[in-house]
Amino acid sequence: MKRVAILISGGGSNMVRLLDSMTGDHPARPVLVLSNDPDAGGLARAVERGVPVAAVDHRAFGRDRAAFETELAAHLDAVAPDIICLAGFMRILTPAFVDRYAGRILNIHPSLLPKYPGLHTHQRALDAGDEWAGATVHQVTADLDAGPILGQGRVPVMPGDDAAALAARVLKVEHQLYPAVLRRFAAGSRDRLDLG
Ligand code: NHR
Ligand code: GAR
Repeated sequence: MKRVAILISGGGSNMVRLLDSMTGDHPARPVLVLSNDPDAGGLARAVERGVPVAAVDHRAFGRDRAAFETELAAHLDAVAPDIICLAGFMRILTPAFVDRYAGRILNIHPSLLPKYPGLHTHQRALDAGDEWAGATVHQVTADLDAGPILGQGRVPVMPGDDAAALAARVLKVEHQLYPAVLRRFAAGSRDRLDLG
């Protein structure tokens, strides 16, 4: 059985989908949900599901990302994860942290990478007049949102969409995509999955 830790910053709807997928013949099980925000709504949702949680408040470390990540790594190493899923995790990770868990960190990003790495993806897709938007699950490397792509889900941009309307449509495909990619990744596949 593969051991999965999930890093969140917010409501954790992708985290809930990942947790709820890891039952039965799934090759992985959740061992920890870890947040950089002690008030993240997702922490209570993990507790409800009986999954251990921890928080490391990045604000306590000021600009010292290395010190913040030392604490993150201590929580992670205590549960020896095989796979670390970023699910709405909002802190950029240093190369040292990424190296420590090389090849084991996944992220879901709300755009059709390589378009729109970074933040404000939905507004950028709308401003560009794109016909399609979506989400990408990729392996995390030191280069932000640029690691090997494991899967994408796409949705149409609709007339009259604002960023919130588009984000809601993209989030639905995220909830299909991320559990499907995690299951394949935990089983050893690195083949790309395309939905939509
Ligand atoms: N770290 C590395 N090294 N590589 C990646 O691919 C990463 C990563 C950390 C997070 C998620 C990513 C996304 O899917 C992710 C991928 C946060 C920011 C950001 O600018 C950018 C991209 C992502 C996550 N964070 C600001 C920071 O200073 C804080 C922004 C905020 O708190 O609102 O860390 O989009
Ligand atoms: C998701 O849309 C995810 O792709 C995005 O934040 C949302 C989190 O929702 N991630 C990022 O923007 C990472 N920078 P959730 O907390 O309900 O899963």
